[in-house]
Amino acid sequence: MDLQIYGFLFTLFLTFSINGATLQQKTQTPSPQINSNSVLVALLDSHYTELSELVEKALLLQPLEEAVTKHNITIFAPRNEALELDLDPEFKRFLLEPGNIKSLQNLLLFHMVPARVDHSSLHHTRNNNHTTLCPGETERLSGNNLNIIHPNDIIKSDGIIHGIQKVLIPKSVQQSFNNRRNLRSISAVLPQGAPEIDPRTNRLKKNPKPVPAGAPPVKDFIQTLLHYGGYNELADILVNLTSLATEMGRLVSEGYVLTVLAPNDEAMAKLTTDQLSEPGAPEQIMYYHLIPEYQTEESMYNSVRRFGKLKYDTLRLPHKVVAEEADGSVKFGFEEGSAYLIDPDIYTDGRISVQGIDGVLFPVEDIKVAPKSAPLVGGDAKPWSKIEILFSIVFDSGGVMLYA
Ligand SMILES: *[C@@H]1O[C@H](CO)[C@@H](O)[C@H](O)[C@H]1NC(C)=O
Ligand SMILES: *[C@@H]1O[C@H](CO)[C@@H](O)[C@H](O)[C@H]1NC(C)=O
Ligand SMILES: CC(=O)N[C@H]1CO[C@H](CO)[C@@H](O)[C@@H]1O
Repeated sequence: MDLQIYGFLFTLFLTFSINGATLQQKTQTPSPQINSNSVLVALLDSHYTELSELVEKALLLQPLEEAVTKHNITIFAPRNEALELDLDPEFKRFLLEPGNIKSLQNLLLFHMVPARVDHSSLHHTRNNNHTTLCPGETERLSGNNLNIIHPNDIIKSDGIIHGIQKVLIPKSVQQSFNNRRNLRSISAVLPQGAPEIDPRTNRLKKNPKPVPAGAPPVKDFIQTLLHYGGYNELADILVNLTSLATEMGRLVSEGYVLTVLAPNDEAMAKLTTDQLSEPGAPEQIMYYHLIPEYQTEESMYNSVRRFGKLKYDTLRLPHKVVAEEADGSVKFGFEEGSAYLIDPDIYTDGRISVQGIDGVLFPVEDIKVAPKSAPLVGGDAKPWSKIEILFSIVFDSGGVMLYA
């Protein structure tokens, strides 16, 4: 072999080991000894490929492996077409978003019963219904609501798989999906107030009207922001943009959840008059910092570690905000328009979560048209980056909702 080939192989090896290491880090989890004759192994080998894939995507294999060491499980496995074609595409997209992994897990666990349920016992006993593995779900499964098409399809010593016609959707998951959809349609028609700029200070004119700062949680988190220090500008904007605070309060009191990416005072001070003077601009900026999900620093950090880059919906439709792991923290946005999560969990009450960031974020479309924006692709790409990209595509494509 000549030198060139060695060089190429070395590069390949280097790239492979780097990415291999990343991969290992991502999936490294101590796993209990699993019997090759287990119903779980059988599921992964079975013709229920859609279900198997989702179980893996939902990170359920490990907990299920632990479960079958303690008790049998019965899996009601929807046929592939039910998961592939019959599901509402919007619902399926919802399930596959990284932020909704709990919903995906709950949906899958709703198809599993922590006991050995033979087909005959399922049908011959009256009132024989079964609690599922889906946490918090009171609805039980019984022979009547299951629509079994392949009874006792796979029988193993630690469990049974029955093929079913349709996907079973637990109420809690349907509810989460409905909430999300409603939130989208509400936020699509939010009224746009026209803010005023004070010509002397070039800052937003303070609204003289007394503020019914929305429902208590919104008031609480604004107060927490003020107490925390370093977030006065944002708190002022929220207080003074009454329609926004009221809207947030209303949404939260109706059961929606929100994550506020809160730019600190230094970041807010960098906003120019131009950026604020367009009618509705402050609202637009704020809506881009509101994520219609409840995320804590931990949940976001875990997601970016697992998925690399991902996108969160914002209330500024249809724009999403990109997040990725950087320097042991979560970084939002692109290049110079990016911001780090610097003050985690400033406020978290289960409905509203406030995460402090060190920059004001703009949708990438806005950055592109901004006069002094740097090119989005830096010139410091490493020589093997193409191969690296190729490998990361290969390794990461098992993930959900790849950054695109
Ligand atoms: C599963 O069910 C079989 C058959 O009833 C039983 O022999 C076995 O002990 C059960 N496994 C566990 C882990 O309970
Ligand atoms: C399930 O069975 C229990 C008793 O075994 C009964 O009280 C309950 O009503 C049943 N639920 C359904 C939905 O059939
Ligand atoms: C109506 C209202 O609460 N306006 C507030 C706007 O922000 C200033 C702080 O700069 C507050 O003092 C005002 O009370």
